Amino acid sequence: MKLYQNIVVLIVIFAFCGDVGNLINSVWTGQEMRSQNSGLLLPGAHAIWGHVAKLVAKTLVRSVSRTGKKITKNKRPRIKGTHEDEQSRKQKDQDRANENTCEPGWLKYKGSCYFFSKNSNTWINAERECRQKSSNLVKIESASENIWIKRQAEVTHDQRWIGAREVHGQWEWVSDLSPLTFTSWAVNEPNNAKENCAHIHKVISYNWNDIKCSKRFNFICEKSTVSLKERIK
Ligand SMILES: [Ca+2]
Ligand SMILES: [Ca+2]
Repeated sequence: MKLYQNIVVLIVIFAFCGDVGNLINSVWTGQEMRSQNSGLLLPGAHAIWGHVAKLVAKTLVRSVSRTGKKITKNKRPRIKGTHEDEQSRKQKDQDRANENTCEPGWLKYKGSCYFFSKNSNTWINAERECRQKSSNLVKIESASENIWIKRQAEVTHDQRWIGAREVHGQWEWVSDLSPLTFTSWAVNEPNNAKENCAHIHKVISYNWNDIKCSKRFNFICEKSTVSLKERIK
């Protein structure tokens, strides 16, 4: 039986036996009943009912007190923002896992990772080294990529191989054999049918020049970025 039903039953009992007012007062204040009133139907029985009422009053006070504690416990306010913070933290972890990254030693620019070699090699062996690193000699496809490459080259070596080569009179990128669309040849370059590989050179402001493939230069490899999740696999 629920608490309020208990209270109603007790009130009915005490209505007959008296002490309703004192019962309420006792429940409310937690003090013992002081009444000397007799019950309505059992006049003179107040001595017995007084003890019973005292006991019931104490029990009710304890019960109400416990219920109050429960309510307080259940209604404890949630710390604002905790759930949102947790969601936000999970989202950040997810974003970090999906974020495209480059391995240590590689530089990231837009969707690519670039490796600026510290050693020199012939063009074909430079490409071979790039392939060993799951990449190819750089394919420069836009003015912005070209500018970024120039800036990196300026702080390292004066000359570097890039991925363009001439095959049967046609220039192509070694990574996908596609023809050159964007170019940044230096003035009057490419100028020699016997120079079939392209490099960038400080004296021509890091623009492109065709030169013999057997020369040895440092080089630039390029590959797509991968998500951290993919790298961990
Ligand atoms: Ca590129
Ligand atoms: Ca040339």
